[in-house]
Amino acid sequence: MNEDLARALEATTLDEDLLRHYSLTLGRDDNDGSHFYLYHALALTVRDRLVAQWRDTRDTYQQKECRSINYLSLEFLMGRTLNNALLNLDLELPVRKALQSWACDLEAVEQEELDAGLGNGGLGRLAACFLDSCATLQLPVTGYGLRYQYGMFHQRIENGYQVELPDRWLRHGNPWEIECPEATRRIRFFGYSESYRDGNGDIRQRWVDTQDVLAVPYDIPIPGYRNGTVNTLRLWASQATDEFDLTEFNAGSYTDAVAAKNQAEQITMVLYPNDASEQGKSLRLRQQYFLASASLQDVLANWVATAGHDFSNFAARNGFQLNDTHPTVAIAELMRLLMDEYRVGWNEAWVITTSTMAYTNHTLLPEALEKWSVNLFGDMLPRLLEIIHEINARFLSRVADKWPGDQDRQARMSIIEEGDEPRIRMAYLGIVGSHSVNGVAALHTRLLTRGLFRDFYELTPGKFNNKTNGVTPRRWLAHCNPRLSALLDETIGRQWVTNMDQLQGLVDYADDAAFAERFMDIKQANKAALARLVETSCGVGFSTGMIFDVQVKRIHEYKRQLLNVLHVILLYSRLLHNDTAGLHPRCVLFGGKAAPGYAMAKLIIKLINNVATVINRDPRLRDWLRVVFVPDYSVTTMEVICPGTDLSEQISTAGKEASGTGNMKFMMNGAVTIGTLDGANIEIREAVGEDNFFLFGLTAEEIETRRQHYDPEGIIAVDQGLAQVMQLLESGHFNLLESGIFAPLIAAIRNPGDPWMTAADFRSYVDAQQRVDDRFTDRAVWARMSILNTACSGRFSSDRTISEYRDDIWYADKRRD
Ligand code: 26V
Repeated sequence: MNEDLARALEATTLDEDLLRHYSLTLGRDDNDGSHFYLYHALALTVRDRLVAQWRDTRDTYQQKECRSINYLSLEFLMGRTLNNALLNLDLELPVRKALQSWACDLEAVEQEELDAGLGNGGLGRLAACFLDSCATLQLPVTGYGLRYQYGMFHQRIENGYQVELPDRWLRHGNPWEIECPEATRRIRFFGYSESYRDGNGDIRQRWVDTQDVLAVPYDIPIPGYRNGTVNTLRLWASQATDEFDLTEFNAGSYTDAVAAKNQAEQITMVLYPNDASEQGKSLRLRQQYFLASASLQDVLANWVATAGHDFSNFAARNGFQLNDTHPTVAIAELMRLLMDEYRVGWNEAWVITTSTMAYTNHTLLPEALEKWSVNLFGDMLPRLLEIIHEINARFLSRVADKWPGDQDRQARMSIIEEGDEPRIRMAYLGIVGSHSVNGVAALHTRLLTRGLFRDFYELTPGKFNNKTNGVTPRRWLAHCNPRLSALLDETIGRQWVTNMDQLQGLVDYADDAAFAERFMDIKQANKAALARLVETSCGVGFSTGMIFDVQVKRIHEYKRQLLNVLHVILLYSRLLHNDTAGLHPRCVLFGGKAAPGYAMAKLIIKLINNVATVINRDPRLRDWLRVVFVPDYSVTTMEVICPGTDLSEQISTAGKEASGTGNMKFMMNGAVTIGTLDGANIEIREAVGEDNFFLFGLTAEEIETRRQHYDPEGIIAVDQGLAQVMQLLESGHFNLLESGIFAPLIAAIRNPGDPWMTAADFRSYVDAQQRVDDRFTDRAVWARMSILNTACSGRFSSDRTISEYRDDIWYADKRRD
């Protein structure tokens, strides 16, 4: 770090900078009390301190000649930046001091920042956690994404229903980004591909008569934890070229010609708010290609600037990680750029492509596996379709070599799915064009290699590997739970922030009564903070002596919020009958967004709200049961929710949740999990021990065998509790003036073809909930479980995950020739 920077980081200059930005950069009168401008000035002050380190980091990576990795993702769910920057730069205390003269506290200023909600859920938040870990581990990793004008929609609840509101998060500007117009790239669409003879007389292909759009990059600094490293998140914004359609222009339609430019600028207008299916929307394909092409052109331009057209070392110095199938068109685009723009031959281009690309799968759900219509794809990206056909032809001949005469297998493995409307299977393109394919939890990877990708696994087993997800302990413990962090610092030292295995040291304190007392006091204080959030957002009082039972995540049938509601209804019914034996009072909290077009998910939200209304307004239940649906669940609300949770609900149908990452945030903060043997739950249970995890439900294997003869009616008939719950639901008790609205949910539970098999796990779930009550009643017993959950959460740090990507897939931070 240079001396100027060291000086700049001192609190005295921080004070001056804050005033300077407030009054000169932003042109405000001193201290007119605006928290908003104060936030903005503070952000610029902090950014100043990042910029010098940013430049140093770039220089260091260049000198080291290490392998740079580019993380390509359509989503980065960053949340707020200020708090994270203050933590990682160790600026919190000086900033608090500086703010004293403004008679304003840091928390109030931080509230002014809008979340960067550029993601749907787990996949986007994982990308954000990964960036934090890469910077903390000082790895040369750049995030490449899209600068959506509208992020994830805001959710309001009206009459129990979800209402979507636009998230214009850039409305007041974004002080964290720096526009880099000099690195603008040109992206082509439509037109056609033709052969021509080049100057050497060689026949080559070119893509002509295209409609072009510009990609303008905006860079956001990603600071590591107190290590002087600042990495980059580069987000592309689409912009029209200034070229006019001359015919239209000359025909006097100047305004029409200008208006047509709108189309181009729409590419990065809005994030698609679905995390399950959005098949075939052409704007979505445009986004994917726009990201892939702009990012690859960027990396190649940087390469050519230093190495010229010699690509022999390119793969040793560059890698790409594809976050799900969304950016996998990059495989074909890299081939095109190398061959058509840089005159590399097919074979060399293919070696470069397959040795730089790596693909991560994040879901087994068939409806989320992307397939693009060959027709639509070919119209929009004609040259890329040619390349994909060629990749497929060469690949299928390898398949034929390995399994001569096995036509079925060739059809199964073809990148092109044949049929009335042939489609490109993007996951298969991802596998064929990469040297690494990974799942995100042990079970998920096993299911991929035994099921969905079995044929590919048999052909190239070495490509497949597991990388169990993780979350960053900086945001998800150090920042969001300062009370617990201070206790950890005092008990085991501060090393845990970058070495989460140290948390194991807490195991020694699990039976220490004085420690347990302090641990539980902290949980109590965090529950009080969560209760305040619930009071302001829902107008419902949560009492901190009750169990805080929480399920927050996207609303989806496979995640089975419905199963949770059925349990709530059972509790309600028992309370109406004064059957309180063995019950402990509970506050049940739900949160999460439903995709705007997903009717069943939206109906589940309505059911939760109706059930909550009936329960909360019954004074007899006041001390026993409270239920809320917290609107507009986001990264920032999770920062309040996870520290104040006792019980973490991870209740998906086994085999359906690839990993889950909320489960890890809760565990770190001392919540105990009630969960199925699904995704990373399995590894969480292994880490914490079976006594400290409430297990229930069928295994993934059992689910598949049971499916054959699944009989929910039979289950309901012999289960009095479930029969009682169904009776309440079907009597219209929760929808007195809204006759029949829950019929689709009721039908789903009773359907022998119910893919999520909710009724199958009901009894086992209820029994597990009873064990929760039993354990919670004994404060010392619960304290022990809670402490052990924090103590054993070390492996779910994204630092561990990223170290594995580095060692097994990326070979980053080492020289590699
Ligand atoms: C699919 C689509 C379809 C087109 C429209 C936009 C869109 C956006 C996302 C997706 C795929 C969602 C897959 C996903 O989010 N998987 C989650 O990934 C987490 C991180 O690995 C993991 O913890 C969750 O279990 C998994 O559901």
